[in-house]
Amino acid sequence: MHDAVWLNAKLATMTGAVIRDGALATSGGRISWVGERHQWNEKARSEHDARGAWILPAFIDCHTHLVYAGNRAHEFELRLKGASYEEIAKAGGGILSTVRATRGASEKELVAAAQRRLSRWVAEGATVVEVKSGYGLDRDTELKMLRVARLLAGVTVRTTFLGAHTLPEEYQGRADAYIDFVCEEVLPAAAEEKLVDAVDVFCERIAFSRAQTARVFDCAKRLGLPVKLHADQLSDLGGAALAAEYGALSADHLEYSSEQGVAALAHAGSVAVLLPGAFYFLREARLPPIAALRRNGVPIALATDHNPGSSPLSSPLLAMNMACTLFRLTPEEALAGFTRNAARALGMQATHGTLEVGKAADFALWEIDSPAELVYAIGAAPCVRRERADKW
Ligand code: DI6
Ligand code: FE
Repeated sequence: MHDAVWLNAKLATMTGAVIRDGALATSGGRISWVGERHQWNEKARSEHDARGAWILPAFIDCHTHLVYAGNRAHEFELRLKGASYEEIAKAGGGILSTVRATRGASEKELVAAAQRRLSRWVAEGATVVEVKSGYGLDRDTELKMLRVARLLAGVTVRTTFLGAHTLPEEYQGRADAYIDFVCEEVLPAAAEEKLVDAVDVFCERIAFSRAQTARVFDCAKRLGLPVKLHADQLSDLGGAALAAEYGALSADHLEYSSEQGVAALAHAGSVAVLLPGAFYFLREARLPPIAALRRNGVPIALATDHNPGSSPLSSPLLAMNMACTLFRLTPEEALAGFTRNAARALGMQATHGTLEVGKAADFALWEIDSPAELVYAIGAAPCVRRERADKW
């Protein structure tokens, strides 16, 4: 006896199979049956008529900076007048202005703000959202951000420690001392409190070098934590190859990655996470190496990169549309980017990202004629129902 079954559904399983007249059953928070409706001859305690809706795996946003205080609308205005993102960062604005606001906010205020933002992801059928720290840059605020992320309700949260996001004011001119502090105090304390699922670094001219990144990764390794990397977003520092060297779950951004970097990712089995929201918002011109990623068979995930500075984007669906219009991904690649490959970018591929027996009962029903319509329509959000397994 299954808990529930959805009949009269079209299923895009994201394993390659599309079932036009299907049934999907769940039991104990897991998918317990998927297939053609005419082959369904089992029983379920509750029966739902999907009325011809499409069922897809719930979306997974594998790269966000969702917890922070304030916003940077003013910097947006400055950039429209000609200032660059890097100039604003060098003048003490940028990430540091969000750091000041986040340090000053209480845990309760941060939860309320992030929870309000998160309602957009829930409305668009997402059930898993990765959330990074990195607007604290001191021990207490980094831990506060991670605690806040863990308190968010309505989705499964994966927390990533990004203490090495940028250099805080009190360490100006002492980047290596800051990395010591991150490695010796902040990350171990966060790991001790079991607040960290993965460790990330912003490896960039305006942030941390390859050598500094490697030190943080060595520390993550000692603590038994997987790594990810903000790599090659604004310049080619060889971030993709470095991420691959450490067997990273993912390397993210990648606009400036070289062919060798891409080959290294393929060899390591790391996922390429593309972030079209930041590309769009910063009006970048350099496209990520899509052809090389395809040629090398690197799995491509997509994410919103939601953050107040470079990607104030709260819509997985719009991120998919942008990936197609700006990066020329196919709608199928875009959907895989927010399901199957996003799960892999978080190390959750055994339990999430496809409609398969044994995986979490995380899926969404959509009133659309074809899955491509989700990616094509802008601002439509035709989600009729979202189902989520409570505990993962
Ligand atoms: N890369 C980004 O695009 C964001 N962080 C990062 O490492 C920007 C974050 C911000 O501007 O607040
Ligand atoms: Fe980011």
